[in-house]
Amino acid sequence: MKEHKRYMVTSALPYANGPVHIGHLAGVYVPADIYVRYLRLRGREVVFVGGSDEHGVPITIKARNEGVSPKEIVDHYHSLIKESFERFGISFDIYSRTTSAIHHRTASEFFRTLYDKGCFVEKESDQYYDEEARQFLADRYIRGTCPHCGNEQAYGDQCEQCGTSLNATDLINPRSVLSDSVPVMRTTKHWYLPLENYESFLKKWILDDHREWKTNVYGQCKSWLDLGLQSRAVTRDLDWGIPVPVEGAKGKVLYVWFDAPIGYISNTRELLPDTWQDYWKSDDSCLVHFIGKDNIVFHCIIFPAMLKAEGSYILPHNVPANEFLNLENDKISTSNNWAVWLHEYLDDFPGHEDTLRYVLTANAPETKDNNFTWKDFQDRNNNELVAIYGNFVNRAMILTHKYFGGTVPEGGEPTDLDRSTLSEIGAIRKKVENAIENYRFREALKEAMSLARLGNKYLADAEPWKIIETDRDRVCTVLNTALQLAANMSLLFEPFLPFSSATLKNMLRLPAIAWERIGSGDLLPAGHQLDKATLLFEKVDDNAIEKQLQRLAAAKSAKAAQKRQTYQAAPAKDEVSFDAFSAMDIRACTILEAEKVPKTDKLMKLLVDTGIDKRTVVSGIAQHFTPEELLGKQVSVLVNLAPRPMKGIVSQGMLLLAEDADGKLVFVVPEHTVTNGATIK
Ligand code: B3M
Ligand code: ZN
Repeated sequence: MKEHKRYMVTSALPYANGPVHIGHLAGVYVPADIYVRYLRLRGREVVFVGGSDEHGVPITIKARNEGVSPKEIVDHYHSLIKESFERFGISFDIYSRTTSAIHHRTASEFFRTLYDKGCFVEKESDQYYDEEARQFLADRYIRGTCPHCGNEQAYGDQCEQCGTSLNATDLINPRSVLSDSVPVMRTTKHWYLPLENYESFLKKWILDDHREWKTNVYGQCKSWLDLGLQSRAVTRDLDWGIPVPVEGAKGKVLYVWFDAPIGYISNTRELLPDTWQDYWKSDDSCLVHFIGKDNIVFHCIIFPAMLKAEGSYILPHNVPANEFLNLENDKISTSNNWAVWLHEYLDDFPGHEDTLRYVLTANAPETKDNNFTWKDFQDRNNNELVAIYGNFVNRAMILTHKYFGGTVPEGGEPTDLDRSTLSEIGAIRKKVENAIENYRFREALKEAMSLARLGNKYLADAEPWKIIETDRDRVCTVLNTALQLAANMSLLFEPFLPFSSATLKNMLRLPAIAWERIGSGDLLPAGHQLDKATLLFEKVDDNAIEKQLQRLAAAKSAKAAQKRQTYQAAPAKDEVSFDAFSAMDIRACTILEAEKVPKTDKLMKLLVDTGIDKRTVVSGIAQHFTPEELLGKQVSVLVNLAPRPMKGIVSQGMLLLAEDADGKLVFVVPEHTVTNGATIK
């Protein structure tokens, strides 16, 4: 790693309109925290900045729905989020907010600088306006009928029933959410950042000079750049945000994505009023943004273009964005309450902060989306943290107390086992360093964990409890070595598991020791008195897991019930003749074989017995059923559908299914099993 004089590490500013969940922690905050804790341990100068993103339309909508002011919303969630991060040991140097006075000033000045330099283009466009409420309407403030599925409650930016993203002008019968009146078109003026002017600079800077960026990040940037960039409006007609600091811009604010990244700068400025520029404007500083994949374009393309336009700032050195974390195989969703909320976890699992940090790092969605399950959480806690790391430390402590009254025994002549065990520590440290410096935190944790495995194996091989009566000198050496291993672990695990590291250090009464000494076999002097043994990790029992699974099941059924209530049947289709209907040959068939089509999410390849023949049918049901669930099942198949190639496989027929209000697919089957080939008419 090229050494930089100082590090400016940022983590995405979560919107203050809801609590944070495990997806946030896994994708952004835990990796960022591991990275900065590591840098600090290496003695680097580092500032770690976080904060709440408190502007934007969704916050105003939430406030309206709850009958409170946007300020009340952001005050509430800002404190909740800040506290959750603190309780998880996310070691921000500052966690501030974009409603702060200093941020308003910083963002405003930033805009004004670009404005004065002539970086913006002013453009007029037509937008929906509510004449009763006397304001322009953001897309989310308009509802109407979806042109695709007929849902009458579609939003101006998206239909939640069919998932299509929309423009407000696509809606049939648009109405204002504010007054329910019919909005009219009005001309409005906005300032645009002409990103196309930065395209060649961005292409060189990212595609040529930053080939080392993670492939998911580099790839996304490349697709954006290949498509060609367009100008983007950086102002909005809205009454919540930072006023546009220009004459004649009344009722307009900075677009939330313009001001939010500047929040990193404002928060550094708030923390270091005199020296913040060293971090942001000096070439020997290293700027790293930790974000989730949905924020890549803003951090790799738009914000750098803004910084470049301003001219006095450095650009990010790296943007190690993560993919998404799923929960029990489903997308985490705030509106479906399909999430593990951090504040609830902290209350349900007191003292288990490190367990979640551990599981989320071990399963981090670093290169692809990943999945969190409660079962895996329990297994990793009980079988890895408790059974390996915790167990090793506990045995070393207990035996030392039992045989030597809790003082570190003097080591004698080391054997090959002792020597080779101790010599591994330094090698492991190097691997951990290399992985962290390359933003591979899963791998780093795995390496750290190999030290705990090594310790466990060492005790199992040396078996001091068997020789205490016959060879006390040997036991002295073994326990000395084991305690040195434990001391090394307390340092090596600190970036990942700060709580248990602190507990372990206290148990060992270990003074502050430099990271670079990891690998030494003399961190604890002979005769040093240890504190009493306590458990580093506690088991998680089945009840606790069952409770979490029940909560998720309840969220799922609540959502399904809500969907059923608001379900709107699809509009009726055109009438067909009896002949047209009877031309369809539908048969009862049995599924003989089923396998997922490789490299697709949805497709399942089936072999069905139609009574006429055995044939292949490809069906888009792979996200709903496992192959095992399908085997031997009787289903209805349209057998005279013209064969269609799908992903290189010819599908000869179509399975009949009903789609429930919540999107769940259900087979249409004869009430009792019938002979294969029986016609359905
Ligand atoms: N608040 C979006 C998000 O939470 C946004 C990040 C801002 S980072 C400057 O996904
Ligand atoms: Zn729709």
